[in-house]
Amino acid sequence: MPSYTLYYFNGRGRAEILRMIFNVAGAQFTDKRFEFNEWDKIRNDMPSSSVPVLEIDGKDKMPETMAIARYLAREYGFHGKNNMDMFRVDYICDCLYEIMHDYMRYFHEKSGRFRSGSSDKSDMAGEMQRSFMETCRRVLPFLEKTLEMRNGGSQFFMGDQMMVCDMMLYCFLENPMMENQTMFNSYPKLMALWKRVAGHPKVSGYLKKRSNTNW
Ligand SMILES: N[C@@H](CCC(=O)N[C@@H](CS)C(=O)NCC(=O)O)C(=O)O
Repeated sequence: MPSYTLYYFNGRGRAEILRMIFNVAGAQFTDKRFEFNEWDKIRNDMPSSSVPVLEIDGKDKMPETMAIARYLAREYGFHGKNNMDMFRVDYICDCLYEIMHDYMRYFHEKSGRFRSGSSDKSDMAGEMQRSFMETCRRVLPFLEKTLEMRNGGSQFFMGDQMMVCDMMLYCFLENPMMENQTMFNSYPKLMALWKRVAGHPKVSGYLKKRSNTNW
């Protein structure tokens, strides 16, 4: 068993899906969190100058949220049984990441973090918020239909087993839903799945014990 250290800020953000996979799998990892004011010291130790990063056996530092999520999903059996299943899991995950990526860009811009300083747009955060909402309006109806394709959408995206894409739905929509629940009310099957994931015994156990942060 390799030893794992996950590097990310002290927030849920892009790393929460990775923490959730470890916890649902019952696997050990070191959850290395830092504050925004420590980032300048840490940035150069991260291979692509961004986080999350997964360090394996104290040696290899592997970047990119989705690459890490897929690696962990394959390790712990949350990625599907065959190539076709993995294809479906992957496109659902990628759709969800479009939302997450746009949301995180807007979220950091709004709080004034990681700005390049080169923008001459006075309402950059507003523009990013509009782009995030447009992505939601494009992606969510498609995911609502995708969910419905299996058992009418009454279980998980892949049927009776919770997979990485279901956990991703929970983690990636958590902050956006806290900010504006009404935007998601037109997707009743996705919202029911969100609650189903939260109520899964392994997930609810994790949600009870996890560190309480505001993002
Ligand atoms: N493509 C990367 C993007 C990661 C990313 O932008 N992470 C942000 C935190 S949510 C970051 O490290 N920002 C630091 C910076 O831009 O200096 C991924 O998907 O993991």
